[in-house]
Formats: sequence, structure tokens, C-alpha cells
Amino acid sequence: MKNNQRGLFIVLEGLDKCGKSTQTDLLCEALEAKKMQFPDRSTSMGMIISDYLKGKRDIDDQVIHLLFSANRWETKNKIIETLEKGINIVCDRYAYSGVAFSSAKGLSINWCKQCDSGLPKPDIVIYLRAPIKQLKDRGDFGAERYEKQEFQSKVQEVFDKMAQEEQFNIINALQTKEEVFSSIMELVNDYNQNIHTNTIEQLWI
Ligand code: DGP
Repeated sequence: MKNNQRGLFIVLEGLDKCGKSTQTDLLCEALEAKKMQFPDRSTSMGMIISDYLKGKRDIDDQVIHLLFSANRWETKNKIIETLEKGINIVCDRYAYSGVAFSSAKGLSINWCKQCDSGLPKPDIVIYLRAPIKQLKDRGDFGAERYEKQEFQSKVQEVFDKMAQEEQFNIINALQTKEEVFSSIMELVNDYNQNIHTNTIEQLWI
């Protein structure tokens, strides 16, 4: 970001196996950014979420959504402090995954959004988009709770809807790793060409 301003807050979103984690690592290296990831499985709340995702325990849909959200809230101050120090953040998933995955189970979109309302708003949201039909053959798809083709198709519908409303930057996740990365860098460079406010806005308020 120009003029010694705060760091840039970039979020990567998409279905499971869309390549977010790989691209998050590449982007962190390119921007010397701090990597963040949600759920953050290292905290005590994150460990409960991880057990839930691995199918080791069942938790009511609303309760697990609140835990996912609380897991983001517990990082709020860290996000703000990091950005204020002028350090960029690249984040693998954020509140948009919360809305997409929980509302795909039937919870209201508005209710899901409310839980994260007030969190720092990203400067750039990158949606790595690809149909689950093509992603499901990647890696160990199916290992965790949400990794089912029918469910991921519902998640994609919500992501697609949000992409329009929230002005996500959509990138075709079926390109090669190098092509995806160069599309992401183009977006970030374009963003940096313009002057932006130094204010950290809040999400969905
Ligand atoms: P991973 O990105 O591989 O650590 O997987 C995390 C899984 O959790 C993935 O299937 C998306 C899902 N997820 C992320 N955030 C939320 C959330 O806030 N609510 C719900 N229900 N699921 C989420």
C-alpha cells in the first residue's frame, strides 16, 4: 500500500480443494505478508472445530457456526494490530466461508452474517472459483465433514451469490497454479495503483 499506510488485508475464499492454501502461501511470500487461516485450529476453540470437521464429535449447526465465528473474533485484535504496523495479511478463508458453509446447511444468510458483523473488512476478496465436479478429484477430498459433492455445490451457489453482492474478484481455479498466481498478482497490483483510505472498515454493519 502507498504512503506508508497500513498493511493490506487480502482474503482468499472458495470451495474445498480450490487451491486457496497454495495460493495463500505464494502470496504471503510475494507480499512478505503474515499468513492467517480460518478456522485457526491452534486455539482451544479451533481444536473443537477441528474435531467437528474430522467427524470426531457432532455439534448443533448454530453452535458450530458461533464457534467458527468466535474463532475469527478471537483474532480480531491481532488482525488490526498487524495491519496498523503496516504488515500485509493474506488470509485463507474468513467470514464469507462462514456464510457459505453454514447457510448451505439451511441457516439464514442474515443470521450467519450478523455473527461476524463488525470484524475487520478485507481490502480484497479473491474467490478461486471452480465447479466441485472438477475439484473433487484433487488431493484427499472427502476426508472432512463438508467434503461431499452435493453439499459443496450448495456452498458454491452461496459463494456465487455473495460474489456479486460483495464484489469478490473471481479467478478461475482450474488454471495452472502459476496462472492462478499471476491473476492474483495482477489484481493486487491493480489495487495498489489506486489511492485507498487508511481506515480499517468493518464487515457487514
Ligand atoms: P480448511 O480450510 O481445509 O481448514 O477447512 C475448513 C472447513 O471448514 C471447510 O470445509 C470450510 C469450513 N468452514 C470455514 N469457516 C466456516 C464457518 O464459519 N462455518 C462453517 N459452517 N464452516 C466453515
